[in-house]
Amino acid sequence: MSNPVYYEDVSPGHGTLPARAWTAGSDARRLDLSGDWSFRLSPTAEGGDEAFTKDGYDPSGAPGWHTLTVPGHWVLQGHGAPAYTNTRYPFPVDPPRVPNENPTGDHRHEFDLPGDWPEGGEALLRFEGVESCARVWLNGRELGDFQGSRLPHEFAVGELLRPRGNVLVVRVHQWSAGSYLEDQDMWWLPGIFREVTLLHRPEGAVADFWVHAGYDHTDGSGLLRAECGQQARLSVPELGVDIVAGEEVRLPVEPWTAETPRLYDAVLSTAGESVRMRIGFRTVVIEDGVLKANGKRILFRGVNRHEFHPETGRTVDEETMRRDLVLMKQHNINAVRTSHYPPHPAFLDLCDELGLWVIDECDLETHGFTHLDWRNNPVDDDRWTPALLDRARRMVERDKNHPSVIIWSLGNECGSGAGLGEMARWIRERDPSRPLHYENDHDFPDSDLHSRMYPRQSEVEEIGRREGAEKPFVLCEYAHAMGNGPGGLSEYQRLFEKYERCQGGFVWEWTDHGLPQRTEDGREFFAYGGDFGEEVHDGNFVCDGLVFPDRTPSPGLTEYKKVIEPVRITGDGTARTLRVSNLHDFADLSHLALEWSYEVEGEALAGGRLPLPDVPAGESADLELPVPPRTGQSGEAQWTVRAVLADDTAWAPRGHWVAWAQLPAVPPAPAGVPYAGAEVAPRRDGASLALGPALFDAATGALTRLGDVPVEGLRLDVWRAPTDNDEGAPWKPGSGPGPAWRRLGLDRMRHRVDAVEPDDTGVTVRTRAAPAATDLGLRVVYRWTATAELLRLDVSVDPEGEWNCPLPRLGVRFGLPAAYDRVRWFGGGPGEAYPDTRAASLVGHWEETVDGLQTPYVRPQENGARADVRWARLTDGSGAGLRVAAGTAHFWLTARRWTSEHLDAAAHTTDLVPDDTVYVNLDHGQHGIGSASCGPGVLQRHKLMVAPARFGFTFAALTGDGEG
Ligand code: IPT
Repeated sequence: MSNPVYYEDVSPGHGTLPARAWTAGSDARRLDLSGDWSFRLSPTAEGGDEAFTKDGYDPSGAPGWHTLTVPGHWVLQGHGAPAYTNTRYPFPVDPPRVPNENPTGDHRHEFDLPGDWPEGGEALLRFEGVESCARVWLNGRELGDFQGSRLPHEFAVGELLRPRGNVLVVRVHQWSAGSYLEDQDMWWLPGIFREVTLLHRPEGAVADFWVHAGYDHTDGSGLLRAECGQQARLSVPELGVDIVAGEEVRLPVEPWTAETPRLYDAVLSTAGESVRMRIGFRTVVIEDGVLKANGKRILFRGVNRHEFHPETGRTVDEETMRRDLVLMKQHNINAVRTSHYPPHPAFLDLCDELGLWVIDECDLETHGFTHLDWRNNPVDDDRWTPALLDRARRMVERDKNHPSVIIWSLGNECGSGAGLGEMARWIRERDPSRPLHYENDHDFPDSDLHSRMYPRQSEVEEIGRREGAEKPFVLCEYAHAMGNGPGGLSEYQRLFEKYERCQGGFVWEWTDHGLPQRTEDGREFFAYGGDFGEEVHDGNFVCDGLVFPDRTPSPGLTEYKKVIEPVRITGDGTARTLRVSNLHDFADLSHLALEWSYEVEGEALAGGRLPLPDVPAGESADLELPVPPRTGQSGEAQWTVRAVLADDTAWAPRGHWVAWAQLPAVPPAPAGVPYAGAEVAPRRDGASLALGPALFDAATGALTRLGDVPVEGLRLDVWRAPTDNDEGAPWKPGSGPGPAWRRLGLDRMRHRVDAVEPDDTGVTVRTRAAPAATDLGLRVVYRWTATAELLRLDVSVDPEGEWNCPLPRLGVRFGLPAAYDRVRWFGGGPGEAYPDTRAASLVGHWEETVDGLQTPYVRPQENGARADVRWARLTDGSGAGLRVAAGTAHFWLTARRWTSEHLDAAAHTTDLVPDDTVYVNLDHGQHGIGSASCGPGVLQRHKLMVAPARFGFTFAALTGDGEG
């Protein structure tokens, strides 16, 4: 193409300066240009006239101009709308051309130099991030243009500056050639979304620098050298180091690791500038197929992190970044992949400080070409190679001084192509000290890691078992945290711990990208793809994080924390033995204290501390539990042992739970009929049958009342509102069971009553439950017995026909009046759990309102089950209500103010409107959760296969004695 217009030019841009290290700690003067800017939106790239670029232009009062906060995305400030696609380009694919409809934001900002702005020297105008293409003018003079949205770009502007009334004009196009390289699975959010700063560059300022700080684990020494390309000194006062650039010193240091993020304050000075920084000594190598830091194999307990804030999109303030990292640390997460672009540079400072391993990923993804069989993929077309190299350079040069950054990643989902090889070659040559990562080309010789996304557990095992020379294996993405889930985390973790080569992974992903919107009547919900009128979109696939958009941890995060705990506590509660295994890679356990409590029937009767011996990383200690107190109380007993922080840290206060275990001491009493032989006989009472405390409809056999509590519609229930993981991935039909469940009609089961048979000791109700249009069915027999006080239900289920899919759930459901909305239970809690997401479920006494039991997944779906329930009470404010206890086996408890059918029909949380009933599910079985919304489904052992089943419950009415 001859003379392409700049925004359709595959070249990286014009007029910008070479990439260099980030220098936040510089003592040179800088001016942050954040704030209110003038803004005008045009529907096309040439829309608005260009008079506004002129020096004397006055936008005040000119039509179309508004005030916009910079940094920020205009689509989140009332101009245009955000749009979400996963892989598809939201415009015709004709690289590098873009549509005429190319929303273009003209930004204009006037500024004065501060009174103390130094005379002389140079000045740079620096953009930390602009999506997707910018053309820049200062004081009427064009500076150039650039692409590469999440990368810094600088212009030299010294000559153009004047003390007052500088006019900076930036024209930003939503679409450019660069958009073809930026097809990450996220909202399309144009704008100047990171800071714009003016940097003074004194005579003799630091042009660029690289502080190499290695660690030699064989003798505990640090190797320090500054590379600066000019005369410079590096001083590290704490180490007594003061060296010139180019000189290398070796001296004893404490190393930096993600577990022990030891940093040393340092200053690099040239004639004109001093840059404060923090140095961490560490060396990363691949040795014998194992990735090692400071001589030791490391294990990633990672997450993929997009930049996202519900109000401001990819403009993320430092407080939010810190809060995210603190939350990660609190949840035992030790690694971040910056999916799929370099983050705001301040984020990496925080990773250095708090301690996280980082895979820094380049701003590159061409995923949409997969729909064209990868025809014209830019990474396989040399015209684009300069742009790819430019992106690699801008990342590496900016971030090279961070100890936390241990791996460079070329990008995400680009298929394969020579351009990737070029990037790899350049990076390798520039920085031989860090391994390289690229996943999407499984034959790619240039990746130092064998990386996969969403493999099954069995595949991980197979790779772990392989003999011979192999690369270290990481899962750059696994465990898709969309909606309820992910399931199956424990099984992955066991493999990572078993096979040295399997070095962990990065859950997809950290946060849901829901955008707050309001219903017409003013109720807030989180919106997702399609809620902004997009023609092409991918719905709620953008909400697949371990935290909700507002950073409330989802049950998936609690589960992940437990599964990846860096200390494993095991033992035999009866024999009072305890083993504490230190699964850290570096840290000993001196930062932890060990606490125990002894609980009978869920109530802690004694507790204390156990001395924790010094356990080096990778080793274990055997301890003895104390003699249990003589409580005189009988019943199920257990130990809860927890490793907690001994002192405050930068990310959690002392006492914070890091790891825990529960060890049974006295098993639960064998379940059985507590009143065998004492059964009462049913009595006919008009249209009702009375049995102990209960009343039944004599014709249908339906339970209608227990004591004073009206009960509605108790019967077998197999339906749950399919989770995202039940629904499966749209591009992998059959990956989740949800569609098959719907086809079969499990959401519309019909119940036929065949017989209601009172006898001397109870009532038997024989039924058949089945969906329309099939001969598959479930024979269900409800056997009711009672004493004067207690009502017992025994259910037997016998399948008929050839079932070829698992059931969503198996249990009974009934309704109670809405007032019975307080729940106490003895069982797993405090949060929800499912068969393959139950590691974090802690057995104890818990209390919640029905509302509080709900997990508000951005797209409503099955949620809120509590596992291993021994008994539960549902009461009103006075304590009146009912108590239900497990019959033969512990049960799953769910209670909500709407039915599963309503939950299933809802698209947003505000679609869920309580009615006058509390719906209670007591489940004998639940199907697992898995990760099929993008990855593998439920493991066989967590499937709820259709098979004959027997289960039961004992009910009692509670009168309002205040105990509720
Ligand atoms: C994988 C992508 O790398 C990631 O960006 C995200 O889209 C994730 O899936 C799903 O949420 S690609 C997928 C097709 C395996």
